[in-house]
Amino acid sequence: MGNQDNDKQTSRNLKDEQLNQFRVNNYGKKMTTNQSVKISNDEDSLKAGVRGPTLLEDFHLREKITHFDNERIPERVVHARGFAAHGMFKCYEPMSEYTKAGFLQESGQETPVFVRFSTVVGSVGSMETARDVRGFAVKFYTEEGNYDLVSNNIPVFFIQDAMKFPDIVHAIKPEPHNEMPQASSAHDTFWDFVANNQETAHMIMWLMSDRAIPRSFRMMEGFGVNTFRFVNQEGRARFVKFHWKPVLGVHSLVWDEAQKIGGKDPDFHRRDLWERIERGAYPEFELGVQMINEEDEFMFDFDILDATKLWPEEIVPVRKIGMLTLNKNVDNVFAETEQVAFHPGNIVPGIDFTNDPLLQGRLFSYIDTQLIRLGGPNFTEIPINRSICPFHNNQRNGYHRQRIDVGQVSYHKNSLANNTPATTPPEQGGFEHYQEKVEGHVIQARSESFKDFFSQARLFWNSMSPPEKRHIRNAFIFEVGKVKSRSVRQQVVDMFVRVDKGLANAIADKVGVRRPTGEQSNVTASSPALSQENTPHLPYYLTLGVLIGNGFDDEEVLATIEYLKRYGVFVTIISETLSPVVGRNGTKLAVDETIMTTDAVLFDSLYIVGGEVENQHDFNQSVMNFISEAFQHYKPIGFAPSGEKYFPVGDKESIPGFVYQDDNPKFNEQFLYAIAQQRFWNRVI
Ligand code: HDE
Repeated sequence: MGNQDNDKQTSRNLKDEQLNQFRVNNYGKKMTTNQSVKISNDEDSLKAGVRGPTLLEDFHLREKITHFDNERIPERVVHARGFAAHGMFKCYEPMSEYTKAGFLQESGQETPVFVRFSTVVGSVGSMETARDVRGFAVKFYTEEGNYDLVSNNIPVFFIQDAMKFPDIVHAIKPEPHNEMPQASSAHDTFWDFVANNQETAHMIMWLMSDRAIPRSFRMMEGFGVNTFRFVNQEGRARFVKFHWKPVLGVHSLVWDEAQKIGGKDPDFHRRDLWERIERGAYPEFELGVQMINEEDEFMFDFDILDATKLWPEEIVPVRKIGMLTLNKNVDNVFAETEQVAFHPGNIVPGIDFTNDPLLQGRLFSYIDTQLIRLGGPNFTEIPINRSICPFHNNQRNGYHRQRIDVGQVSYHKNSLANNTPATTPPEQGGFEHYQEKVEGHVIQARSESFKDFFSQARLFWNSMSPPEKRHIRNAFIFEVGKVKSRSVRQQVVDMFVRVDKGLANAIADKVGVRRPTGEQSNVTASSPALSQENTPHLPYYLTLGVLIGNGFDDEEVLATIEYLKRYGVFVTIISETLSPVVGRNGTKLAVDETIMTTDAVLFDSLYIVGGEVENQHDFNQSVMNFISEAFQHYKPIGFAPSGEKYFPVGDKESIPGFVYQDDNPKFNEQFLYAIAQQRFWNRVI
């Protein structure tokens, strides 16, 4: 070896190579039982006579059905509905000043990763566009062992102490007496919990915001939420918060659209991710860190160990330290996405925990839940969970043990195996816990510094643009409006007056309770980084639905489609049938979807060409429905001259986000710009 580049190449592909040993392709093979006996008949069970009783000695039938009967494992108690992909993390610059973590030491250094996105509340088959927090769990297969950054797309959490986790989850999940509602937080027990546990205030503001209905997993931020530590080679530590920043910016659905997509395509988010990766349009996220020196721990007007608080980026800047690229779909969702086991306690030298009381509880919970979900202590041997470096210790046995540990010694210390496996001193890479000095009385209580629940909830509200505020208000009116208990509705309104009086009054008026009497927080600060208005707007990999029939202007239409594709727009041709449509000059255009198989809510933008079809009336009706839906969801629409008749308006230039091709040499550029813009909130609806 010797050549450093070759070494790196090897480590980069290690996880994939490791998984390769477990990949099995059954195509073209002979069918066998699990004992490798070749099977001659896989359709008829063994019977005493063709119309006679089935015989127990049919080992193939027994094995096939027994295995099938046991195909399901318990779903995750939260984050059950998820979707994952493989990728690569590339470090931008040496971070040795701050951390000795091996995967952050060289610029250009690559580490294989596996990332699982999820909703929190819904069951494994629930719709993906529900209003909910999204999980964003990343497993780094580093050369010093696995490091899991188990994040969410919201930077704060509902509660401050792990003791309350079962309570919040019981309250937000479907109610136990009727198991309703699925995947939604719009119900009595949830809002009862909120009003009676007011540390939730900040998180609820985020949950009612557009962040809880992301456009795509590719367009969400990720946050480690808890406060961790970076520790460098000299043992110096800093508090750290982790961020993932999507290169495409943070974008969301609108609520009406999210609900409709739930019916039209409950797999909307996984399909979006899967298709982008299949087509090489790899999702990218930058890893960012906020760092606070140990001596500055008490410099802020919030407690930096409180998971209901964020560190405003304007005060503690986010430093971008690497790029995550998702570049490979899984081969098998069960084997990889379902069997992957994340744990915030999986850390490597250079990263450590803090006394954040939410984090401390998480450290216990994840292992505990894997034991029941994955059936015993050997889940680290499942291919997707194996580290890329070998492991050696004295742990033995348990369900589904894969490896065969040879030799008689399985204890430490020993002389028979020369006291091996041997421990490694910290100087040589052995993990050493950060030596924090701890003092205090054993006590069950909450720190006074954790008791301000409303300042940052107000900071978040102050930071929103007018459309974002409107969406939050409407989300409250929807969610609280679904609560049957008048008392709970009143309690919620009485709580959120502490965030904003105008907001609370608006909710009160709509949900039939009296306006609250309390006063709002006097925080006037805002944090521009929290508003999605300030996010990048790029056209790449956004979708365009082209509604088209026969007789279109070949040259003009094809030039527009080609132009948009060059900028990465994903174009779907929609017509009456799946047969190709034919232009005026005879060009044939393949059709991807019919007006029956797709819907306006599934596209970011529309290009209305129109044309002749067999059943003109129904087609025209559908095109008008598409336009009206996209119009209501603030989306850009481009009109070819032949498409204008579908939306006759007086002053056609007056609708923001409508772009017309007729006699417009700048149409392609203008339409591309509108697509990148995504929403036109100033449209009067
Ligand atoms: Fe989790 N969480 N959590 N959580 N969490 C789980 O572990 C838990 C928290 C997060 O794609 C469970 O394997 C406790 C914060 C993600 O497989 C469970 C507390 C954040 C995922 C668990 C929290 C998260 C989980 C359920 C409070 C954001 C999905 C299944 C003390 C940083 C990972 C499982 C995947 C999953 C416990 C709070 C993120 C029960 C006790 C804060 C992304 O162990």
